[in-house]
Amino acid sequence: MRPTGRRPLVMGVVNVTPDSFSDGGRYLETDEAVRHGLELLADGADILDIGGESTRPGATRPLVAEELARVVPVIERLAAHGARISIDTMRAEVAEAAIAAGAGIVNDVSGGLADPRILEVVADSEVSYVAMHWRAHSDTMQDLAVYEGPDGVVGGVVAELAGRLEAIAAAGIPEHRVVLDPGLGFAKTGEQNWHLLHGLPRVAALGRPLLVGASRKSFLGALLAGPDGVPRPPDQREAAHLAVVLHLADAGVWGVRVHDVRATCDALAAWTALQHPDAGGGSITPAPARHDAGTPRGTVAPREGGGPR
Ligand code: PMM
Repeated sequence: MRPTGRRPLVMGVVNVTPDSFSDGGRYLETDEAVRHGLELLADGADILDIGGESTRPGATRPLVAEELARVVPVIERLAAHGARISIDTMRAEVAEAAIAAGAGIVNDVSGGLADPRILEVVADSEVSYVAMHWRAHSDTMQDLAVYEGPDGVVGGVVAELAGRLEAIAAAGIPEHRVVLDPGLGFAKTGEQNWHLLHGLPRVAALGRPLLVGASRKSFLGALLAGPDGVPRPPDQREAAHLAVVLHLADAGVWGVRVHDVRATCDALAAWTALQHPDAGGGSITPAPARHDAGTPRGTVAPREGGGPR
């Protein structure tokens, strides 16, 4: 990894899943997700990551038609506002519809393993592709948090992501459109997540920019558990999460996937001011020029061989 002193892009999470809404009803659900997305943009998000399938441990998968009905109208409306959109899906059909609706990034938590046709869809488009480290769907993934060898989880994740890079290249997706993600919490124990965060330079040595999602994850809840062992609830993990974000910024990652966009941007503003003290702190808020204006629909394809921008 070549830390550049540039701050990571902030990807704000817009989950369009029933457990995110108190009331059912498609119209309300769409409206509420759009409102939330606009709020994240106002808070400083560079990218909105829209997902219609919960990947929490034990979650059941929605039907394809259901996933499409959740995400497509939200993407259309947020894209109409000029937002840079990422679709969080493992399904080729959903990726295809999302691209048509205005998504510029396909964020596939399975790295092409759940539905290999997704790689063809991305290859046939001009969008960027996030390939996350993944072993199985949410119902069984935690049984697979076993990594052999002296390298443990870091070596296992690096080897398996290298395999995904081969499949991605074989499908015809140019390297410069690919971002990797170590997949914190997906077939990993809490301790393994910390090892991965520590070993991030080895993941970066695969030569692609990195996206990392630590926000509200259970390894932070376990870290902050009280004397009774009860994990800290998700909405009270933000301070620990920000410490991780600053570690990721130091490591030179391309992007961070977060729920609390405003707090993340605040922490990264202070981090950026520390990189360039001569620039006078607040006056050096990163400019939108960090996006690759040359790519269609505001995709954020990193430069050839490049790091975060
Ligand atoms: N984590 C979740 C969902 N999508 N995508 C990427 N690229 N990386 C992640 O770590 C990731 C993801 C699960 O988190 P949530 O349930 O809080 O959205």
